[in-house]
Amino acid sequence: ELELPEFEYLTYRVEDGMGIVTISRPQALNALNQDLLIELASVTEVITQDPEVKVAIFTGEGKAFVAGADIAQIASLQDVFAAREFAIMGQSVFNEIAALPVPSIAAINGYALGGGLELALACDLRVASRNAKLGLPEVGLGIIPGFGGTQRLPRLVGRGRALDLIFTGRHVPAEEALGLGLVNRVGEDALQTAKELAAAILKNGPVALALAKEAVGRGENLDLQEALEVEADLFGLACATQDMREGTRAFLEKRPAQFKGE
Ligand code: CO8
Repeated sequence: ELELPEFEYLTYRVEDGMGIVTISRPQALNALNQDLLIELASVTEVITQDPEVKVAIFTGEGKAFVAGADIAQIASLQDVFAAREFAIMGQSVFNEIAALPVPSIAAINGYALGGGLELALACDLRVASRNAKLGLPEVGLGIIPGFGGTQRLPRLVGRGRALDLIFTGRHVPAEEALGLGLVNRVGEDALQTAKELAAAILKNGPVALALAKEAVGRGENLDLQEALEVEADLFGLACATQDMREGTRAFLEKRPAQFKGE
């Protein structure tokens, strides 16, 4: 039984193999202050260590997913070094989220702006409610995205589309975000849509999911030939699992597979 840390700014529950994190600082539209970032790092650690959790979902309480980093905290940054440290701290938390061994989904239930969109970009998949608005409005504050946005957004949607969003700072509606490839699905209710997506993922072999995520992630930073070698290595590992035996046998026996994640 895992000991859960006390959280002030988020709630965490496990439901049907889904670890659901709800960011909850509604008086500031869930803006990320330093304490909230520390709690996100801590809950990410809890998820990583819980073998019951097969998919992680991040969402927000109220009308926002996350309306950015806390602008009052940014305004109080005294010098170049403190600002750089704050960016590095947020980046490292989001790197931990990106490195979760299980698939992760951002359920964008409203505003995902600045650091909020950057959090969503650290997840593997993004789903949005119809009324959601996504954007990187930092230049309007005289700053730039600092929690990974200038790097993860162009990798996801391409340089031209990313610079459109970064230069204008505009709020992109969910339907447009879908067309840009910025979100994977749009539904009435973001959390419900995320749970449906998670349920479709959960039918599959857990070790295969982790290896597929690892292959895509490691390949991003390599040239094609090296990346293909990574894929072949991980394919080899997948074929050494009980899940592979079960998945292929179940197909041949015309029955659903019962994966054990080993
Ligand atoms: N930080 C702090 N407080 C916030 C934030 C925020 N990002 N967003 C909203 N709030 C607060 C408001 O100040 C307001 O507080 P109060 O009730 O005490 O006045 C409360 O939340 C409700 O907000 P609004 O009254 O503004 O609600 P509206 O529905 O009128 O507007 C918006 C909603 C459009 C989302 C609006 O709140 C808004 O524009 N928010 C700011 C969005 C933004 O610019 N985000 C980017 C922030 S910068 C960033 O994320 C940089 C990340 C990288 C940092 C790198 C380290 C240096």
